[in-house]
Amino acid sequence: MSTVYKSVDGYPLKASCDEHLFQFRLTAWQHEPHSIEIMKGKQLMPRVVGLNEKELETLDILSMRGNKIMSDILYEGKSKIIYRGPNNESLIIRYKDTATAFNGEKKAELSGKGKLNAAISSLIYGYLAEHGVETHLIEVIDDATALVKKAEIVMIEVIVRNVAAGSFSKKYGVPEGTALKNTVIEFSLKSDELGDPMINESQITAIGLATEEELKEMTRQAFRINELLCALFAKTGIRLIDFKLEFGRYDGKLILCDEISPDSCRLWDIDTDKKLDKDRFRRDLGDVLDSYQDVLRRLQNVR
Ligand code: AIR
Ligand code: ASP
Repeated sequence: MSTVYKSVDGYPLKASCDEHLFQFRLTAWQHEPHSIEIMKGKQLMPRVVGLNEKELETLDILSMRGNKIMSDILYEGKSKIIYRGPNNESLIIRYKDTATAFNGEKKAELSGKGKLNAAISSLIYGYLAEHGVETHLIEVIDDATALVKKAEIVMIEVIVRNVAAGSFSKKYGVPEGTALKNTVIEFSLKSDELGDPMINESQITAIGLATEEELKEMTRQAFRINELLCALFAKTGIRLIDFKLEFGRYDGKLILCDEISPDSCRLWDIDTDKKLDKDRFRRDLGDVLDSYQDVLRRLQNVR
């Protein structure tokens, strides 16, 4: 089957679809790149097969050749690449294999990390969504790629702690592993140049990073997410020590953005205290990917 459609940029596209092979091709004429192919994106396929024109427009940008996304890179971070989405309300996120720590000073390529984090994060976001937490995730495109809502990121990291570890232990002299009498919420300014310094609520409102209402709402959601995640991880035999959240403004609301993965959480085995998170990389403990794989397997078993 072959039909002519217009791409979002107005270029004529020739589309052909083989339902049985679940392969889909769009050929753009007078347009670089000349050939855009979609071979993956199992979850997109049901929509593709209908060949609805609006959906084809979407696919123009979601198109992939092999593993390469044919869309403009809007931003490349330490562990993710953000591409222009199919419309103005969405973005494409690609998880990289790069591991960084200490504000990018320590860096390594861990082949497969991107896919593991993408899988863990989408599984957790699915669970949170089922429990009423609104997240930016729209759909998984492929193993390391997701379509997300284009939210305006609040330039604050929200840190939640159940057990003393990391910078908290260092700063306040509390041994790692000490249970905290109440859940701790901290905020940091999202700034690589400044090294993500801690920032308090009056400082946040004073420089206009967020309003008082937004801070209240992020705190409320952070507590709720903590309860849900503690329960989920407990079922897998994992203790949720601490984690980092990011929020974005979308449609007049604050929604959960970025990722929740072993890169952004501290996760310890309940019985052995074995670290199953990025501290394995930060502290050269070895077995980084095996541990991430273990987290994914455990989550899959309870989901
Ligand atoms: N975190 C903070 N900035 C980036 C990340 N990933 C996460 C850490 C840890 C928690 O926030 O992975 O789970 C607290 O980090 P720290 O270093 O302040 O103890
Ligand atoms: N500061 C973050 C961490 O250590 C990320 C990074 O440094 O690249 O987790």
